Amino acid sequence: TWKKHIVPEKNDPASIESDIVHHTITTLCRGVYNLDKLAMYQATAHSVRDRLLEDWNLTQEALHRENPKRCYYMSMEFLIGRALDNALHCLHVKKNYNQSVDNLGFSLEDLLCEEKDAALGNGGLGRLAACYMDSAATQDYPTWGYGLRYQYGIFKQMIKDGYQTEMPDYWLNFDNPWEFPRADIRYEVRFHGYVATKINEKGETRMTWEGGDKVQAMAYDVPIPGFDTKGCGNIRLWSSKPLNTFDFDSFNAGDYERSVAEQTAAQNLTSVLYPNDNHLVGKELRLKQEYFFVSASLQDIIHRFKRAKCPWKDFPDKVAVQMNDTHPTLAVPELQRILVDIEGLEWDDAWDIVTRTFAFTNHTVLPEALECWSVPMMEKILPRHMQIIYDINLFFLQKVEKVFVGDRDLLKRISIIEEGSPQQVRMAFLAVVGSHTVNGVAALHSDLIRKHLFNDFIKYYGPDKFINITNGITPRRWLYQANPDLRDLITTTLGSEDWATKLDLLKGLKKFADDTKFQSQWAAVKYKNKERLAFWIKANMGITVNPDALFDIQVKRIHEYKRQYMNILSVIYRYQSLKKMSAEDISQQVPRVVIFGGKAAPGYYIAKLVIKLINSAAQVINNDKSIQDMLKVVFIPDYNVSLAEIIVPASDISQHISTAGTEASGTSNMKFVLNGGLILGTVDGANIEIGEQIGAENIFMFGVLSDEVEDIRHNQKYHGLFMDPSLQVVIDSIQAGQFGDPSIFGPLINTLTYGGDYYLISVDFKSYLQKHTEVDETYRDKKSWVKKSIMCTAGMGFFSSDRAVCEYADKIWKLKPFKVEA
Ligand code: 26M
Repeated sequence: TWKKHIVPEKNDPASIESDIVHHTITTLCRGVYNLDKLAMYQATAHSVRDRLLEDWNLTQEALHRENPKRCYYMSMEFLIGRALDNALHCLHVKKNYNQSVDNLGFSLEDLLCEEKDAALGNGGLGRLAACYMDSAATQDYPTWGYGLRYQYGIFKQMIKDGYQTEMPDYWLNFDNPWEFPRADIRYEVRFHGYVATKINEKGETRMTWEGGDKVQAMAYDVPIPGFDTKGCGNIRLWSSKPLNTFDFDSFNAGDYERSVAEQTAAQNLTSVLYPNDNHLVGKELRLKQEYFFVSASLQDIIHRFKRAKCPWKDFPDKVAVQMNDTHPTLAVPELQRILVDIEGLEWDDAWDIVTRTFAFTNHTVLPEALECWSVPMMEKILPRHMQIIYDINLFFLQKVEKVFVGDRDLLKRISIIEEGSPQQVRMAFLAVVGSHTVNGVAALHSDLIRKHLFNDFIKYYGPDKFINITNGITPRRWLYQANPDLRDLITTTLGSEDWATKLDLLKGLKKFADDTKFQSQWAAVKYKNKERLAFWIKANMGITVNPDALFDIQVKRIHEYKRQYMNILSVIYRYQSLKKMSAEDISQQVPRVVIFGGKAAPGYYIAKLVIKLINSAAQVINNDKSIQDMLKVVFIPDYNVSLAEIIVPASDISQHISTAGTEASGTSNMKFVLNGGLILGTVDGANIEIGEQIGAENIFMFGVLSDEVEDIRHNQKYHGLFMDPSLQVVIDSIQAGQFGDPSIFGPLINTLTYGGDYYLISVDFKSYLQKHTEVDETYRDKKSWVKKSIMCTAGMGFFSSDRAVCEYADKIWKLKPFKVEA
């Protein structure tokens, strides 16, 4: 009842207005005379946050009281984006806020843009974690996220002279209303040191990890509002702080500066997100981040578990931990260490608890992305964990050897330790051995990891341990919030907003797919969204694009396997075709705007050259009057979550064209189709299941199949490369200098020739060009195109992250919703 005094209860515009003014005066200590947009955003955000707090507290108190089983989603990345708009929708107060902010002389939509993205992730994996937190909160699952509070998120991309340059993303520059520092929740984390033996209270000999350096982890809580529920979720992020102790030895020795420097180093542990997507860099600081994250999270989980005074054997009935890829895998040896060394359990009892607690999601098959850590580095930083990993491996191999007597090749292949100099710890194998369930993220991907990466493990464990849970996306952010006009049209047509939490209801749109009036409403919404994007491009880049043109979009991290290179090569081919036509013929073409966006890892030389080639081609093509604006190329700088919210609703076609078998799932494919965009894609990842759900006639698919790739690569290696003649012409034109100094692009062109064309651009090029022609022809028939667009949205129910999270809860976490009553 005491909360009644502080929690705003009224959501009418006048009350909201006075709450905002109240925060302006108290929280910000500012008067109306110097209120700028940023300050107004902050005051507004604080007033919205007040309205979330009650739900957050109610939820956490109820969880504390009833103590149901909980799930912890451990992820090194949460790519959340902005919070204000999302919170307004979840609380159903956006309309009134619009009015209040208007009354105060500002525009709410303007204020929303003042917020910096929380960009604590690279791409698909981090954004997936954010979608899953949204769905868990919305469906009242008692699920918490654990992650790191990086001071610098993914870098800001700027394009200079066509090249990517990077700038630090210091997103915490101003106060962040969406986090709560928990100064009272701190744990110590150790690095280095040595292993000793001790005798415990029961008189048993145990190992203990001593000495070394300690840093402190402090908690920051980020509330995750659920849509249409009192429940409110949480992501707990750890920030490293220096331990508040002083190294008097150094001080006395007159080494005060070194002592301070060490404290600074401790703080820097969580400074920066590693900007590599699908690529491992074996840096010591990254390994330290991973352990820091795991250690703090497990201490927190165990602290909470102990409050209920349950016996240890019940731990897996109270706690499920999902590891988002291998990045948190050190949690496996860490929990084993805590149980055996500190809590005094027997090895086997501890191991049983560990393996009933953890589950692991694999997100990639790319060999260069599989985490391996050198044994010497691990021994230095985590000496006790290295011993435990050796023991885990030993006991595991002993069991395998009992079943497959004398199969030394198998033992070598399946070992957690890879031989070589230095030896390496295969984190994916450690994660498999330490988990009860392993899942892939789309049907094809799960098949592939069963067939290849984890095939030996299936021989030993049997097939049931390895399951598929196809990814999903939250329809709240990716349709309800990002596409208000489509949201309103769908709601009016279906008669309620229920689809936002029961996405299968979208299938109700199918019966309107042939309705002429509905079709024209649908087309008008798409047109408006294209205008919105065209406006953004004009305002921010000075390029004019025509919303009547076909908008063809590829936005995602720049990576060779995603083949943005193939896309720009086909754009150059189209340009050359136009150049060969008469003016009359040109005027008959379907106009196209080809839009690219995405960041390359700062050290990824070839990916950065692809960006340069796109911009060089854009320069030439956009300034060539002779093609009558039939082709425009745009590289949108600094692609991020909030830009995606503008870009995604505006596509006619989006491209998802990875070499078959390389893109585990893809999730932006789902976002585009949900918003009525058609896909041009390969038979890869979730594209396949999207095609199954929406119907083969509504998706443009091309290219070789994943089970052909290996043979083709083998053939090319031994019988010479295949070079598609159309592709050759394109390459020739680049080499002839049509797009600037050709020497720049030498290394890029080499990947197709001497480099062996590993991603099969040449092999797929012909069928890719053919599909482009089919896209053009289909687009000419506006009516049939709109129908396809409607059928796309209508068929996307399956790809809601609500469905995906339910599958995790049922099949892996054994978790039930925990409803908080108002
Ligand atoms: C690892 C070690 C050191 C530094 C960085 C990493 C690392 C970071 C991110 C490795 C991989 C990372 O992300 C992989 C990823 O994003 N995978 C994508 O996951 C999506 C969600 O399941 C899928 O849809 C995509 O297909 C898949 O590429």
